Amino acid sequence: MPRLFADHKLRRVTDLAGLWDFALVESWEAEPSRYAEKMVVPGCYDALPAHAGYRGPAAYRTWIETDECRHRLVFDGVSHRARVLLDGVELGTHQGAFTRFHDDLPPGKPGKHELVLFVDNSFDAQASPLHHPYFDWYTYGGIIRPVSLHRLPPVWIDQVVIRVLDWRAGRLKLIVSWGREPDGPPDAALRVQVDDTTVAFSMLRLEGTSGTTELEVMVPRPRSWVPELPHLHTVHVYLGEDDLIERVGLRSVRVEGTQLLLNDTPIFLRGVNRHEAHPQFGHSLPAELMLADIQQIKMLNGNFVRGSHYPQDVRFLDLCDEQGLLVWQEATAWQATVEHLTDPRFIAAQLQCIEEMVAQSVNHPSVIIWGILNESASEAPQTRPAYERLLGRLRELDPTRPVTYASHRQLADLHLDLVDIMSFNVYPGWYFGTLDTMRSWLDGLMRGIQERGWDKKPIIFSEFGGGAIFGWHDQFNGKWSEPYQARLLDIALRWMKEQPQVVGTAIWQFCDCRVSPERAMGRPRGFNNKGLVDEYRRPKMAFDVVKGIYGEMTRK
Ligand code: ADA
Repeated sequence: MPRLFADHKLRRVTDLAGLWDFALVESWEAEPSRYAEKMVVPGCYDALPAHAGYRGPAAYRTWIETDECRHRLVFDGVSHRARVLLDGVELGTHQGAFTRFHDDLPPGKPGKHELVLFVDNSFDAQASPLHHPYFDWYTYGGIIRPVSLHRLPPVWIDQVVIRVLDWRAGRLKLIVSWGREPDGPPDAALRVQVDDTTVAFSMLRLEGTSGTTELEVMVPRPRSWVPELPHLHTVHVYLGEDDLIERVGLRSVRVEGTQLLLNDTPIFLRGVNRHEAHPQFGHSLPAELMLADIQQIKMLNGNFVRGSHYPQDVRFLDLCDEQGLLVWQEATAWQATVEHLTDPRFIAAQLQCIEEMVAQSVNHPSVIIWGILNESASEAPQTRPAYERLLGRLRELDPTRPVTYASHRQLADLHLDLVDIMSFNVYPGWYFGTLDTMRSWLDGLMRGIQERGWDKKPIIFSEFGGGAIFGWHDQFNGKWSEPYQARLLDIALRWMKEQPQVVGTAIWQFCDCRVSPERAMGRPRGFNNKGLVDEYRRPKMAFDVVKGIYGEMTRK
């Protein structure tokens, strides 16, 4: 899979990025008679001028060369959903835009093959339960993230999960999942190399066509991973003729009382919310722009980003690992209702999203928090089973990271006992009240939290902010002006940093982003304008104000 570092040395991987044939289609049942256009992969067809704003299916076509072995097509993200065909035969379908999936082509089919991908960004609550037209962000369509073709030997590695058991000593647990052709060899050599040293070697007996094996290894010369010095060790696993390279950061994260501890030391998260979006690239940001976003967040003296409201690209996580930026990785959701949260189809789609999100992000040291269900119906007793099920599944898949959800129900929330960190989205001074009443409203919220006995867990203010149109100043300094936004954030942050229970702040939001047409009322230009930078990443006045306060907090 195309990453920003080499992740295989032996396995032959072809990046399928490039120009594919393209056509808009009526439905994704029948292949178009002709592909009149070309489209860049990865990319969003509806962010480009020719099809800007288009909602509906499209077909992509390319050709792949195979030899005798098994081949695996790995898709890092297709939005909203995909149907994959090889030589006219369906290999699989997938819904959910921001998570990786794969389809296999069993051995014995050497030659040139036509690969067709039907992609659909239509809103269809049945087929695509994670996407809805009322969202306050624009859901673009296309093969939005890299696609690659893997040639797999008779025994191959499916995944290696790395758990840091002791970050000081460098003790790791590796959970290696493997697959095997029915007529593949009955055993294979397993070798693990950490940095330049072989730390484990054994012969693995393989029964059946898949399995997992666990082993513990020690990192020679361990160095810890902290935001200021994010050292990464390389873990290279060889199994038979296959291999996989992962990187690991030696760190721990946990909640103790009202504190969040990174490597046993309390940490304060100075952050922003980030949509992976750009007016010209849609969700398909070039890697340069990912790095530019990280640089700007660090220029703000920030150390934290909440990936709102879907799993961020693994290449972005690769960069965060290297740059020491801490991440809240979140499963796709936006204001899910009681109907959604009691609908088995919606829950199944959430579970799938959570499973795929954990699989693709679990080895990233930058990811320190899992989030679900942004601003959903957590005030309704009927939704409790959904919260229990989804948070429970997250804990099962990864017991090593705190879990949370961003609540906008505040004191009416019913499920906060289920999380490790309580996260609140609050908009005083914007949707209600004035700049002058913000502090007293926030004081009231804090009193309510104490009164409910919710003073035993840490709090993150996961959203707060106000809109500003880039460049807009006037003598009233009112809403939508840059000074108003700057003032609002100044008041909010100064209040939040004084609260002992608060361990983090995530400003809404890093950059302006397009919203869906249904939301455009109250959203000048059809954008959510609460960015510290606009959609082209040009800083507003608030940028320097936040930089100053986050700078003071660094020295706290
Ligand atoms: C919510 C939501 C964000 C955004 C924000 C706003 O809190 O979670 O996605 O819509 O409000 O700007 O109002």
